[in-house]
Amino acid sequence: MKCYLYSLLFLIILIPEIQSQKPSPHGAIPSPRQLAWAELEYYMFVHFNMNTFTDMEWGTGGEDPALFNPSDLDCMQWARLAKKAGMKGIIITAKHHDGFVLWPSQYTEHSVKSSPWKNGNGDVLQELREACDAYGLKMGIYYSPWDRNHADYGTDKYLEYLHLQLEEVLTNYGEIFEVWFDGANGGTGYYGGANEDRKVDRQTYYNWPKIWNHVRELQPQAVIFSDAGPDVRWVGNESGFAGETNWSTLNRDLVWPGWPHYTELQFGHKNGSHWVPAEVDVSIRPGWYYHTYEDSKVKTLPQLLDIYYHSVGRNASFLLNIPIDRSGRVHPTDSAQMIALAEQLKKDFETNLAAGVNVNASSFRKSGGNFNPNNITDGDPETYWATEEFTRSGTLTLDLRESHTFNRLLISEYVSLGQRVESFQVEIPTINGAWEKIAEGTTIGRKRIFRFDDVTSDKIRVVIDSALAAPLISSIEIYRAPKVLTPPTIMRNDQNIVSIAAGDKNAVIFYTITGDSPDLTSMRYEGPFLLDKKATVRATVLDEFTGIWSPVSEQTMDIPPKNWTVRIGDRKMIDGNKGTFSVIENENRIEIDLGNIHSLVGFAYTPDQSRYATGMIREYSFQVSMDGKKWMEVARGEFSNIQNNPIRQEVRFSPVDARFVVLQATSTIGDAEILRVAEFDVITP
Ligand code: FUL
Repeated sequence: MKCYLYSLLFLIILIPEIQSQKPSPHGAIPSPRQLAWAELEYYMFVHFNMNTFTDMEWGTGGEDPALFNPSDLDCMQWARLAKKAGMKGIIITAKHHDGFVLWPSQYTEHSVKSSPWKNGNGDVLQELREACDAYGLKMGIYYSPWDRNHADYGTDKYLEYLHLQLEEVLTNYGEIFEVWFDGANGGTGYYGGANEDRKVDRQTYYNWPKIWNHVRELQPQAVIFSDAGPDVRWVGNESGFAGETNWSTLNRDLVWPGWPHYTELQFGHKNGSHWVPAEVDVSIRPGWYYHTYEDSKVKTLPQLLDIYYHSVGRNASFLLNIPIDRSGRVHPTDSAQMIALAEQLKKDFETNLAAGVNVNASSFRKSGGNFNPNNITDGDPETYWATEEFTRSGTLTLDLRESHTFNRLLISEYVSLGQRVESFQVEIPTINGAWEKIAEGTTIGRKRIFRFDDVTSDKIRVVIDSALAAPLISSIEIYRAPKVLTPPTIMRNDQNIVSIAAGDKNAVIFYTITGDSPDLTSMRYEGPFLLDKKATVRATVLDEFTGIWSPVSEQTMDIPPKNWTVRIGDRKMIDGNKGTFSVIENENRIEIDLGNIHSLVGFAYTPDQSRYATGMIREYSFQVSMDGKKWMEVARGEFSNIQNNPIRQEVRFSPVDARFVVLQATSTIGDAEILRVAEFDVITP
């Protein structure tokens, strides 16, 4: 009782005191360094290094430096494009897992100085620095802690090398805005000729706090990225999305680079101990490095838009990778898509229908400053609406003055004082005076953008149902974005039947099976059809009401699978549908009888595509046979980075005649004892 009285007294004295001040911060809050970084929002990743010249995703470390030789390196072109695309900086793979470095490091021979490029006098980092300066862009460094080239990897001596290299990179190239540490660590490699498997304790080996301190000393303004931050965290996938619930806070001390529970990173941790916002890193192509065979697989505008809305629109930053080709330039298809995205975003956010409109709030804070609800439509991110200190909910009603049609809503919290909202909805009035829900969400953070079907209304309201502390909202914006059509999906099943599906209503599909670009004069898709030969199908969608076309989709189908017999596994892996998979237990391979003898030049394997997939092949052996008894190995290797980026893996080899094929898993991710194969194809000349 006495205790209760004391608390009451405490509150009576304290409440007026609290109320006369600004809202107090809640939990972990961003540092000035993190706030400045968050403003960049969208920037470019460049994967360009030894792998560009070996056509690999992960080099082994044993590559000959003589292979690095861009014919026309043009960092100015990258920067010009980045600028035009609305990106604010460029992060480059200064060193990837194979250990080759893009600057003439004095601590290794495995660098540009040992390459024929510019007779060993070149320095990619210096050229990028100049290009970034010329276009007013920030420059960032990707540095792989794992080094498959270095003889000392796994020992303290290698860590000294790592520190010395960081010093070179972080002192000789001006101001660096982000230092990007990859989580992939330890495994097989060249290691100075040892060619062995080196496991390190990912949690302790590197002494991360020491590395972070070193970076801080050399570049105090730079944010440090890794699975665990300390400033910016990986989002836990490489497919281009943050969680719908996305806290910028993280229980950082639980996490380290290579943390096995990385799928949690897409959500962050509610009430987490530190401010560590998410960055969505994704490539504009399936792989991170340039491969000619991916020229037709550059992401379409609708795909890039989805990624934008699922990153920037979900309280994260967007780091879009553009692979640089062997000449040293961005491929024209990629640059066209970068610009297409920028132009579309301009249209999507052209006119803010809520600018300057009057806002009514269920309540607002009356002391300690101006927390009037009109602050959310005044265009100033530093002013915000706040409720009284102990309120955890509220309603904001925007009077749009006249009726408008719209389909986007953008809402921001004033995150300098911490992230708070955990549940809210968006509503418009109905004719009978009630309110109808058009969107609902959990977290908001720095920016949350909703996309919904067109609605027409002269009012809109946001109802905050719950928050961790008094909600602080700095802006609400409303837009009408033009329609963009999704390209159709093309699939051939194991009976050689092709079906094409459009994602939009009122859509008519046109297609060709000759590889030509489809248009109004092409075949109109009326239903599934038989295609029992090798062919490239291209298809597009026309919205008959608006006359808008979708981008073209393309699918190359090799020899048809109808007459194949799957000897180990089942037909789900040849049904053309990535959404289904064969499960193989008690065997470490799949085996197929192709029915006839074919000349083969490669194969393609697509692992299970589920979000938390298992049964992925890490290392493989591919064997062929004429009779199903005597086998010959024609390829062996690893599917690099398959766990983080589970894309279709294409392997090429010299032509060989075969009727039977085997794809054997010599090791699996996480030592899984089953295989889950979504698709398997052979490649003929
Ligand atoms: C991954 C790496 O293993 C990939 O090769 C790529 O660099 C990507 C951005 O990070 O973890």
